[in-house]
Amino acid sequence: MTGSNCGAAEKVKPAASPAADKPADIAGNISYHAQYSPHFSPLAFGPEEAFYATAESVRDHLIERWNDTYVHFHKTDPKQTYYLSMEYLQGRALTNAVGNLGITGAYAEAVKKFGYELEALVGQEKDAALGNGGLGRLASCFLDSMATLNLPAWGYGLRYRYGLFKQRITKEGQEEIAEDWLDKFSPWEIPRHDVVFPVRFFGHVEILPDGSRKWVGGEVLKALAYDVPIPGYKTKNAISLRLWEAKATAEDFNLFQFNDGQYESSAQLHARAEQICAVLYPGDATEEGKLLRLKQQFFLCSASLQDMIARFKERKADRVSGKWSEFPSKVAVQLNDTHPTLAIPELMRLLMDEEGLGWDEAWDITYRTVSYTNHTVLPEALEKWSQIVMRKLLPRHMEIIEEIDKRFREMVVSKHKEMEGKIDSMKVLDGSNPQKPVVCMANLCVVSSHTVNGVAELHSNILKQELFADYVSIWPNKFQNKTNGITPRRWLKFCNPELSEIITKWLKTDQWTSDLDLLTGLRKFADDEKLHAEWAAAKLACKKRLAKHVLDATGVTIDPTSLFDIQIKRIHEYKRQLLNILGVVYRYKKLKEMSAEEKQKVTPRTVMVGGKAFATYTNAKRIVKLVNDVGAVVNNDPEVNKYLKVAFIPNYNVSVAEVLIPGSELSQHISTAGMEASGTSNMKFSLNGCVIIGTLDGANVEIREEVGEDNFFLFGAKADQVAGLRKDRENGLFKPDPRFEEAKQLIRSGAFGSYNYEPLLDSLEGNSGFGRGDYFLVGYDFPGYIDAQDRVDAAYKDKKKWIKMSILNTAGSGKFSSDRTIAQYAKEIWDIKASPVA
Ligand code: B1H
Repeated sequence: MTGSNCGAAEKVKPAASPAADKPADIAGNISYHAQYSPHFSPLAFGPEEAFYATAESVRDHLIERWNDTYVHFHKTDPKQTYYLSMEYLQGRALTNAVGNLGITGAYAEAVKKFGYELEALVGQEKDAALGNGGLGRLASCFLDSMATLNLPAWGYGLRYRYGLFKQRITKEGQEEIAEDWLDKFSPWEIPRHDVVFPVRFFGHVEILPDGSRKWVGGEVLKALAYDVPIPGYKTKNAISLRLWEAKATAEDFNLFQFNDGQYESSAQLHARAEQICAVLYPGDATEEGKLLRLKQQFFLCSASLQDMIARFKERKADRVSGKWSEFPSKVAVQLNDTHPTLAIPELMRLLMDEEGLGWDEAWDITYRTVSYTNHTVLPEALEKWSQIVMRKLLPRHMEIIEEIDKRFREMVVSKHKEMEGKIDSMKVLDGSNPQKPVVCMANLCVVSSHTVNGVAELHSNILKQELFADYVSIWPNKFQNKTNGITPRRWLKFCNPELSEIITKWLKTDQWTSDLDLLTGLRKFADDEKLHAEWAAAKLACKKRLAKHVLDATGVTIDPTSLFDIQIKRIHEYKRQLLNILGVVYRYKKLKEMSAEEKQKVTPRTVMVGGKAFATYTNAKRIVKLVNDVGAVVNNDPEVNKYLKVAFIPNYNVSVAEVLIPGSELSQHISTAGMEASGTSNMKFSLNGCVIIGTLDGANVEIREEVGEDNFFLFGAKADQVAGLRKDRENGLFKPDPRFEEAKQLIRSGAFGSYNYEPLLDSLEGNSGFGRGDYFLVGYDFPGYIDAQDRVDAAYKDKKKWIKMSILNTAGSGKFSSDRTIAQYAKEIWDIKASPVA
């Protein structure tokens, strides 16, 4: 019964019993929310209304815990970490919330009283996609672990009106549509009308009679806080993801102009405020776009720091008048990449201009408070902001950055004379192009942070040996590694209940959900036939669920007994989806050449690719189109479609990942070595018993170490060979494998339609439009990749061997829990301790 016209009140008597844990009381509370949280008419109680009422009822639990945790931290005044990130990819919250709170069963029973299955209501929720990809999802996993480990820690971000765009696939390829995640409302956010801070833009710097400086004028917007409570797993603690929204005030509304019919000019500042939180990463090809991104970054930093300082003062009365030296022992600020770098000059400004501290004291506090995580070495992703734009938008901050740069240079000259010749690679301000002087944000972060970390061992070594090598001689102890991790709750327990139950049964405990190293206990059963049978059955169930998703989303029918091979991630040339699809094209060609008899021996395979391309990234969009075009031909070719299917999974996001990953058997992490800082989906796949085909890049290196090299299909150039191989190409020393030529030729022949793939294929050859022929070494790695795929096919034929590999992948995934990562950050960077609510 879905009862879309069924009044909730007629079913269950409403009862305001927040945070109830018995199904009958919960049902009463759901009914209460249906009727007294007036979002819908009392007549409607379809699945959507039921979802909202249920979520609001769950939220009561969260608010209770959030309040208790807030009061507890207020009283005990521990050192607290603040994670600053422009991105959070939270996904859906309902399953996670009831799961972490341990009330899934009670809620499932309660919603049955209204005729619903909890799983059906879960599907009503829109993903909160306030992020792009790995960096944002990492931030969300970290919040889950911070709460679970009872750490005093909060996240700060922006409340984007539209999340990451929705991807639609048309004949033309990818189309982007605004994702209206707040279409109705989000039941998980709590507006804090009492938490409001002013944020200024533009204006000028005034020198006061005492010589101090003050930033005045310009335009001032308000930052309004929305809290998203984050429950820990099996703990009473709940922390906050505090998201800022930009607002203009009534004073900024020109009533006179409005009454005069000048509607647009009467509310100009209101419109500008709306732009700030309209979308994540607005296009930055134009000057306006660049300015808007800088505004977003500053808005996050300024509001968050004012809030931290207010809380620092709130927790002890005597801090109102000083005690600033205590600040770094009470506050840690983690910069999630360079996007929130402006927190550095903003903290300096607040301490000096608002609180009256001198430079030295403010610098000492800032330096001891801030730490920075680098997530990429790709030159195009290393932010450089125009000094001209920065001076216009943030004149006081530009002064402070100039002073930081000057003092850094002076320090090098006076204390590290030997490094003077290297200053160009380290300086904060780069004026080498006088027309376009820039601020190097990563350098500003390194110079101003007490600790800098990379996100996997290989990446952290590259930082120390290449990108930040010169700094290492100045600050040998500043650089650390913190290998990324993922939360085992969302990424195994909740998304793969079938496998979770088996693991709990065989380990005789469910403690692995918060102590993931316990998974090594599965190793001793890796050859057990009973476990094999259960493991295979669980995988098949997940594959069937996945096949249904593929059918619903694409219309393509796939065979759950074929090998499920998945590559899901942002579409980027360095991630080499093109290598994957060229491999598919080659496979298709070979299938076409085979006799019926030969085909009998083939391992049937379903290749799935999913991911979004940045709207202005032309080659990435061509790759999306190519995967779709190849799929259309292969899937409709009766000679091969029993042995090969290709599906492009549209609109890849967190909740799609939760269906795809459990059903995967092989997943591709095939970036050019040295270019993927870590990767985190590789960890999710491996945890779910999926075998990886991959290069020695990012966290793949550590995954292979943990799961064992026999349980990982390795191929490709090593990171330290890449520069030499590129040089070889430039010198005409590269000889392409004939199989690579065959694959490209088949695309060129028009076998997959008449779209002009020439520019894409050109990028793989010496005559690339960018003048960097096959920069990502697809051609070099192609033969090794095809050979590795042959080994996959052979291994999959041996069912026993494959299941053992699958078990050993799960068993070796303990290291990749974000609980481990966050515990290391807490101890080795933040110096914070667990503070559980009694
Ligand atoms: C990662 C980004 C990123 N690194 C710029 N850098 C962006 C850079 O739109 N922008 O301006 C957006 C995102 N994202 C990823 O971080 C790495 O590529 C992954 O390898 C890594 O796993 C992830 C988390 O550390």
